[in-house]
Amino acid sequence: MDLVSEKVVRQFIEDGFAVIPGFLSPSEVADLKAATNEVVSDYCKDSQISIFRNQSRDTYFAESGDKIRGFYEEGAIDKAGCLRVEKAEDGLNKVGHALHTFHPTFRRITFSSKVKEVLKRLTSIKEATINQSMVIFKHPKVGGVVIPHQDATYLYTDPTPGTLVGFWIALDEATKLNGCLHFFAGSHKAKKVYQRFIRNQDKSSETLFVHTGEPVPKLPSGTLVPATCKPGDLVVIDGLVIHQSEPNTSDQPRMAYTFHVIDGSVSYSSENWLQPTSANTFEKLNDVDVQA
Ligand SMILES: O=C(O)CCC(=O)C(=O)O
Repeated sequence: MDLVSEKVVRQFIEDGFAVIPGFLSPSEVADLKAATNEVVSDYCKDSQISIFRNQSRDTYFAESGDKIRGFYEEGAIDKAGCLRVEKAEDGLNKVGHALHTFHPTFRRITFSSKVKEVLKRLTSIKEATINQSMVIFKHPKVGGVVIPHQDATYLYTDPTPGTLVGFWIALDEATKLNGCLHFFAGSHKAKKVYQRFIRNQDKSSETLFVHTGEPVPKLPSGTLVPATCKPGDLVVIDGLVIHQSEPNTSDQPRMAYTFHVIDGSVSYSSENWLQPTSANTFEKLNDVDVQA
């Protein structure tokens, strides 16, 4: 069966995102969930309490590009810095940013032939390169908002259009109630990166990263489109499209596995927060054979 239909190709060009239903089989989804459980208990049980929001001054975040580290939701931590939730894992916002490097299951899915096929059909990327991966939890009641942003803010490439693509795979059903992704359809067509998140050149400052440029513009709410998903559905995200997600106010979980692909044949900014290291070398998709 054709994984990428003509409708998907047209939606990706027009809207800057597209949903590919049934990208992963139920057993692949189960494998990723089991891998997530392993990662959370094996790697993160002794992790420090770092809230995903305070990245600018956070060395723990800054050094997570080639590791597997956990980050907590703001709403899961009280004023004294202690967890409000009974089980630590229920307060996690995400684990990242090198799951694809260290865990065989994440590796198998990320470097799979299905990913290669999607990239071939939807993009003109010449040297597909994986630079980061995360599980985003959005737990019931504590899963917080993700404000409107472009992925190119964080992973800037030059030239930008068509050289950064996000893969976001639903591991639970994602609905309007539990915080599915929402896209400002067509916003990628401005071909503009509004804001950058870069390394602070002032090395004497405690602030490790700064924002430059302007926030993304407020766009008509009529162009905001929900990307509801069943488990295993893939949302492909153009690096320039503006997107967001609401808090999870429901009692249903909304977990997703996401990773980013850049074109290794164009310039990747040395100002980006995430840089290749000897542990996360930004491997090329075609250099890794995972038999899947
Ligand atoms: O999973 C989410 O709610 C937001 C993910 C997202 O926007 C991103 O990773 O760029």
